[in-house]
Amino acid sequence: MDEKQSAAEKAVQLIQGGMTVGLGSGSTASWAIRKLGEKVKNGLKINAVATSLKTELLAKELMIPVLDPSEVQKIDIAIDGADEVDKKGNLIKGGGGSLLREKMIAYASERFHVMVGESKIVEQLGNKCPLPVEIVPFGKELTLRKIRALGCEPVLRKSGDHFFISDNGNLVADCMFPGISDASWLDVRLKMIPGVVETGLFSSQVVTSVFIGYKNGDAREVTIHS
Ligand code: A5P
Repeated sequence: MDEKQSAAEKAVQLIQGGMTVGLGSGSTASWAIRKLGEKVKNGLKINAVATSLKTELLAKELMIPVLDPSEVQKIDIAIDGADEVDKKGNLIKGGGGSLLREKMIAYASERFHVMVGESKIVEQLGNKCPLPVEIVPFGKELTLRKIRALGCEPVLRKSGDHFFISDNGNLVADCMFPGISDASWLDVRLKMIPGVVETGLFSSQVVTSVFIGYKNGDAREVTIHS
């Protein structure tokens, strides 16, 4: 079994009738959404909010009711994948370019559960994986210059011959830092740059638990904040 699928299917067991569920984006989240779709088909009553247009389409295809986040009073639980998870539960997300909506939903949710294959667990964030930073297209070179001054080489993400455009109409700069020792400090410094909309750094403070999946089909839950 795919290690992402193992983690996703275990996380979905947390979802109960009556909940409003934040649905993440990416391949791990898709495994979870498919499993949830089966449960909805078998009578589970939930509402969902989606973190990307792709996720919204998939959920609707599976007959999962999707609400606009502005219409919901609270989000009970959010489930999403990640690109890297450190030992404390800090994350890099945004490999799929949905970081802004993912972060809004995760931070607004009562509980946020991360689902990853074991290969995503790292000693230090940013050693292998670039940090995605969403920036507005206006004056992009000015913004990139400021980001560069923080010690990385930002590369604007491409999709074929064009720049990748997020669901919010923005660009994504992939920033390779030589290891991230203080994720909160870096998050604040990046967000102080005019033109930066959001970063893919998610604080362990908002993570309830991490589901780690293994190739043999097992998965275990590591609590970060109960
Ligand atoms: C989407 O923007 C991301 O934050 C994903 O959650 C992350 O890239 C993990 O993706 P996979 O589940 O496809 O590995």
